[in-house]
Amino acid sequence: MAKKTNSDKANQPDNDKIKNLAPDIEFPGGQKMTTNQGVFISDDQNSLKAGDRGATLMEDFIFREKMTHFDHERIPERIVHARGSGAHGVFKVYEPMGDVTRAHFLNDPSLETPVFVRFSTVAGSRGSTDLARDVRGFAVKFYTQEGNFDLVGNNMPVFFIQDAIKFPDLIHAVKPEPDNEMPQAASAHDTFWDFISLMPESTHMIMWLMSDRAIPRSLRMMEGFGVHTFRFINSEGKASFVKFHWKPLLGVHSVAWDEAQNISGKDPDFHRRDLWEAIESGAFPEWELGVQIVPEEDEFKFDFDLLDSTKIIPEELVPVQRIGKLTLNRNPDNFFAETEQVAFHIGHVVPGIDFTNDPLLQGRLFSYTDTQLIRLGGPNFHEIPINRPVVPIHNNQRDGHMRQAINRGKTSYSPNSLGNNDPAQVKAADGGFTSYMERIDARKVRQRSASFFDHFSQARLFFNSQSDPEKNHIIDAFTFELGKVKTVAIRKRMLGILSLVDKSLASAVAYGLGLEVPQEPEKPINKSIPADANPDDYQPIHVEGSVKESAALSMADTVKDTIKSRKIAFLIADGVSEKSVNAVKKALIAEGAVVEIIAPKLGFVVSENDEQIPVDESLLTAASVLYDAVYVPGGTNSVASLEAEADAVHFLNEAFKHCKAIAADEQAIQVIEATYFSKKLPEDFSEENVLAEGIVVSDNAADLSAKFIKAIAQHRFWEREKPRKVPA
Ligand code: HDE
Repeated sequence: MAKKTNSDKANQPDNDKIKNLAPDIEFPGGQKMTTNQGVFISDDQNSLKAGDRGATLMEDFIFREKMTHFDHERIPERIVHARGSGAHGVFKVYEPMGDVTRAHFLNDPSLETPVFVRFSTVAGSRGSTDLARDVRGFAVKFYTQEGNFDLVGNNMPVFFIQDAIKFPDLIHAVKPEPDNEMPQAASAHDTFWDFISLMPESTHMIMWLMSDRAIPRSLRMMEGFGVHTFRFINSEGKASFVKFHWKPLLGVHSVAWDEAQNISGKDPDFHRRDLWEAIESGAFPEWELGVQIVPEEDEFKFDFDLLDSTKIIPEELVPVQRIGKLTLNRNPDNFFAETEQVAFHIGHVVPGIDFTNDPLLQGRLFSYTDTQLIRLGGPNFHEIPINRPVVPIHNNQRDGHMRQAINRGKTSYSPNSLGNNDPAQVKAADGGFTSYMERIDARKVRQRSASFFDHFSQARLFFNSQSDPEKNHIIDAFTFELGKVKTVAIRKRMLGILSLVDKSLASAVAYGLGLEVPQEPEKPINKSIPADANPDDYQPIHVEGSVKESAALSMADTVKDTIKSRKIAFLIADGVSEKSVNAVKKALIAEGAVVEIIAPKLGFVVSENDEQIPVDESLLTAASVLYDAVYVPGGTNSVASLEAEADAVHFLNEAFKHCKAIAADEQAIQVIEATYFSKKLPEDFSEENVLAEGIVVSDNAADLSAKFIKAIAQHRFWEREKPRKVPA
């Protein structure tokens, strides 16, 4: 029998959704070529012509079919989140959550619910770089026994705007400018900052966007957030508010901005490749699902509005309970069929999960199905294999473009007597969805609640919660982005807004822009005002938030005890000591890291004992920015070659500049001496110094490996930037 898949996924487990996809998988191995009508093709090389030098004949159905299909093989890319990477996996809850939600998949710890996850950037086109400064989408489709539940979140817990009606404006502002379609996948341009500087509600989100959260080291090392407040409903019909979090077990880590820009050139698919390779190698990415639960009666207990998506609930006020685990353990078979055609919708909920009146959430409920209609071409996109649930679908919806289901029977209406009144409705007690009966007593108005008008207290909370290096990166990011803005009035307006967040932030950015911080921000601060409204009614209010600092907001406080799946570069040349290579390699691999051998040229390196060591990358094809750390083994001839090799020295200099862990065999000290940071080496390589500075040189491989492993786990040594001499 022909193999069903096109890649060996022996180490990537099946689940109910993978089985559900199996009948649709096509694999050409051992098969004969046919037309789409199943006719064998004898010549796929030449079109049918009137004579060997004559015109192609209209009757050539084989040519026409092939060319027509090709001509139609593109669909519109997503209007936002066009650039994405997907993976299959499973979710398991730890304990039954019945006291807060009746959702079946959150109540059975023995159940593995299949999922498909798509990560994305927001602004760039489908082919844009992964390392753009941007929000990352984190969309999870749970194929539950009660139908599909989509948690369509981001890697930042807040959003730019409070009302969905402003979304087209926000996206028009951030996308490439309409006259010249520049810049691609970047917010550093006039229209974006023009809009932001007029919309103070975006200030909190802008702090996140200018932080290193916007340039993750890996999709596997970022948090996810549902952003809005949702509702959980239990089987008694009791509701609680809930915020969803994804906490990565590898910790939350980012790259440096200079590094991100370099990666964009060296490997624009960096995140996509990293996710794919981790799953192929069996290093399955994992996140814990966290929930913050607020009893319905506590709705008004906070100094912000739970319905305002520009606010977090600080973890100090409501702790995050970790309730289950997501594991991504299988790569897609086909990018288009799965990652491109997957259709998420915030309105795909199951019994036990419901919405709130967050005006951003409410608008999304319209947008997602609407966009799939144009993107996927019609109302039957739920039948596309990646989108269909693992449970059967029965209703009276019929026909439409590309309908797959063959609905049998005469009746497609309800009530009916001719078909036994089937399909039958389902009582709530038997699993039928019922909407939460929220009491509403209000006038129909186009208004924003005054409880949404504090735009700065949580922006300040975020800034105050950052470590010094993180604060510096935020200052640098604002200075970079506003520096790319050509209209000085926009820069000044933004400085006015920043001065309301933190004076030191505003003045540091102003310095870099060669401007003064305005005494008073331009009035009115909020320019997003209805025509008939009094601008005074729409101005920000100033709130002293009850939480001043929150550890969870800083990446400095993240998990730093693992080097699993970290990529370590070994720089070697002919004459290398294979002992010095192998001992450290073995120690790193034992901790789950990936080692790549980099040499002046591809092929093999011949060691000092004439052993052949295969080379993974040359100094031309590799670059320091693609690795987490670098090691230079010993071997007299090898180190002499590397010392004289400008690219090898540059590799180390760049690793230092980007604050990465660096190790060298004592014999290789001369290579380190050729770098510019040789002057900055610590006095000795005690564990304390290695953990502070991230550099270890030793003649003892075991000692070196142990310290190097601890240093890599630290991720970065941002303190190196302290005198702000290292332009990371
Ligand atoms: Fe989306 N968003 N969004 N969004 N969003 C889309 O749907 C929209 C928002 C998010 O990998 C679109 O299928 C509106 C917040 C992700 O396929 C579109 C508003 C959050 C993805 C759409 C928002 C998100 C999308 C475009 C303001 C985090 C990619 C393509 C009210 C909680 C999903 C598509 C994937 C995609 C509309 C705001 C997350 C146009 C109107 C807030 C992760 O329907």
